[in-house]
Amino acid sequence: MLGFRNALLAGVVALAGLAHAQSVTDELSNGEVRKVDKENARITLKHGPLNNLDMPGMTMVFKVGDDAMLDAVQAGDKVRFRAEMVDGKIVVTKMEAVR
Ligand SMILES: [Cu+2]
Repeated sequence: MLGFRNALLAGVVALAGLAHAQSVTDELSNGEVRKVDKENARITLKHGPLNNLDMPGMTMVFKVGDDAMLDAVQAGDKVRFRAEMVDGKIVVTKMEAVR
């Protein structure tokens, strides 16, 4: 019985470690800017798979966490970016143009 408990505990610890590792990675995804909407602080990106959001590649509109991000890019730019779920909305929290 002790063996089973220990095995169970080891499993729980392993899972917790995995969740922690995922939350601390700051992996960037590839995207291409389709449209910049400064008035509404939104950007349309054609993006590759977003592993942290379990989302396949597609073209969609994102809110940006900081309006200043939109000054650094324009339609046609290739970008590396990070999108995260914030208060139930998907928000671009980090973005850099790839030159
Ligand atoms: Cu998407």
